[in-house]
Amino acid sequence: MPEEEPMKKQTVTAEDWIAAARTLNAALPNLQRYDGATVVIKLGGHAMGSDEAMESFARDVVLMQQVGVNPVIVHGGGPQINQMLERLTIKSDFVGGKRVTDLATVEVVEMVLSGLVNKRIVQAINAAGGKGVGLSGKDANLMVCEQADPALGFVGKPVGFNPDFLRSLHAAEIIPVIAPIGGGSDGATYNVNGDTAAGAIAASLKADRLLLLTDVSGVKDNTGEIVSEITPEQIRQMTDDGVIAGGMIPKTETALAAIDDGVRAVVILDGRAPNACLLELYTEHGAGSLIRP
Ligand code: X2W
Repeated sequence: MPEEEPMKKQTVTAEDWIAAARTLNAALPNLQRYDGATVVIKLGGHAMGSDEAMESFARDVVLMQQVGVNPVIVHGGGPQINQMLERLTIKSDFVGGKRVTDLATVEVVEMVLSGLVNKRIVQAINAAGGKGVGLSGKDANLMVCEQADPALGFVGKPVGFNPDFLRSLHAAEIIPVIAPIGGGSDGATYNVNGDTAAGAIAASLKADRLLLLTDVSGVKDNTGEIVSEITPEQIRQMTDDGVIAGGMIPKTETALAAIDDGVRAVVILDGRAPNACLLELYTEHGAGSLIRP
């Protein structure tokens, strides 16, 4: 028989607990500020890491709800869709950051997003003691779509929403977890880019915050530093100057559209960083780039 491992030494000191209490105490103004706030969190497929990271994300969301925030999670799952399409030997192309989606592809997209990815998040939230309920844009007509562009096939442009249904879930202390799939009035199933879906749903709720959790730390200036606060006007300028480029453009475009449509502020932040949401909402340090007029 292997020898029993010695008991782990207790490493948490009284000073650590005092620091933890001080942190809670210092968070009071922000706890009050976000009491009753609606916060939409976009969890991108690239930001979904290990089971431990998912567990920690779920605890953050449940904690936010415990202290009075109304969270809505809208998720992506691009890498997870890619993996499944590969297993099924279905080829897939992107045009302008959107997946060209034929009938065979949209079936896989819906199965992966509404099935695998959505339920993984719901399960993590419920394991953390929350009441997570998994939905897609089809449920209760949360996100009715039209075809975005015939060249992209079943890629949807969100046109109709049901924010009252989301509010009724919040009143029942339920945390909605939404897959970016929409039904069309033509009966078709549409694949919506996760950022687009999160921005549109946040706008329908006139959310106080939209947190775009991704795999970069935020918007970088021309010296490569993360800009902690930035206006839509500055974003337009930096895009014209080519400082904002590549994969950041769909994020900043989502942010600008959401703000135009009534979201109070958008934050682009690294979802892989531990406790990113709590750091952003409840500490003066913040995280990522805050975009607001
Ligand atoms: C995306 C939906 C998933 C997504 C796709 O098929 O990959 C379109 O491109 P991330 O993880 O947020 O990138 N839809 C139309 O957006 O996932």
